[in-house]
Amino acid sequence: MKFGTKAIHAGVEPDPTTGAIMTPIYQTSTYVQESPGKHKGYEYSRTHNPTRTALQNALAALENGKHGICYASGLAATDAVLKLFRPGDEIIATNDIYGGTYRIMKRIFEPLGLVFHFVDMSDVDNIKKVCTANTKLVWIETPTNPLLRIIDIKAITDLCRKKGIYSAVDNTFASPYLQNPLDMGTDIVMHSVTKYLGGHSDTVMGALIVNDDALAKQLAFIQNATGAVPGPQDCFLVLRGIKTLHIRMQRHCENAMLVAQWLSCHPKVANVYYPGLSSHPGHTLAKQQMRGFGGMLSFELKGDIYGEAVAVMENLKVFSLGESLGGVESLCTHPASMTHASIPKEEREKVGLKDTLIRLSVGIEDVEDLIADLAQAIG
Ligand code: P1T
Repeated sequence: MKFGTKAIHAGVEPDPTTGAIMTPIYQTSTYVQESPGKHKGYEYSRTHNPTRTALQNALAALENGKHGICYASGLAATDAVLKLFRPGDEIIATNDIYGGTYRIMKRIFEPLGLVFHFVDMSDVDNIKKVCTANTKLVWIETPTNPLLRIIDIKAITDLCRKKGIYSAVDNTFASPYLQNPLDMGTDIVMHSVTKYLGGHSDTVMGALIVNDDALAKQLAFIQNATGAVPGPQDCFLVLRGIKTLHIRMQRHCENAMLVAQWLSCHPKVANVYYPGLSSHPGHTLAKQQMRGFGGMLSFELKGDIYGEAVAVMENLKVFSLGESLGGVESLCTHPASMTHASIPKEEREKVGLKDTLIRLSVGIEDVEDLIADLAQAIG
């Protein structure tokens, strides 16, 4: 089955009692049992809920995986992965990474005894250099947030397989429409479902998709035992959102490419970070491992003057200033004060994230209006 057909049909069966084509919102905490232990597969909604089951199956299908496990947020999904490990275990993570992912690693799991190494993964040798006998996981984010670097999933996954280390890919920026890490041998795919999968800026949710049965069992155990589950109404909204994922992503990609090209020709713009531009250092790799370049881009103005960057963000009218991404509407974010504020300034600057960086989540409006908005804001 091709992607668009899967996005509309996968995981969703007509409701067994009424034939309703849309999976109902099973707004229930518990399920009546005939006799102790004799039930229809559902006992308590932290453990299983039919709306969540439909969504988990749909997400697994979109990532060409066997098992989907949903959590209350993207970070709750990351938390579940990190709970697989024990004090002394070492994890290598991408250095240009969502601020909240850095924070959960450094501020929650490092004090509990996990050891983290943040490295520039554009060179696979940097991973080899910090690998020890205790390394248990390589955590890849690609394209990276917010600098849109591209990391070679296949090369790193192959290295992990050889060394018996788990690999995980945060696939939030690409969405399953553009990139399927499990097909490249990755063990765990993570999504902030909040973003492109939900697609309408109305839900916070996370998901993990895996092929390995034993790993899925462990992650479902953590889901139930620690309880960070999404509610059925949110699952319904995401089931609805993913039915248009392919159409939305096509438009996000087209619009972002045109915005990136326009920005890169603007006399006041210094750098545009978008993997679709042939000048982007990860362009060739992006063409190999992705089916399009996505809707995210970042840029800096010439002169790197903080006040000028702030003025652009204040002047935008069609782009709304705020955190998050991947919704139908265009958003503008200031990573240094918003999404990446939890990373110390020295660390941000080491990876090239300047206080003057402006990040855009290019929505699916008419691109002429988006470009006109940027034109008036940049001046
Ligand atoms: O917000 P939450 O659903 O918990 O997902 C966290 C997360 C994980 N991974 C990536 C790549 C992300 O971008 C995010 C959330 N990011 C934003 C809110 C943002 O504006 O970048």
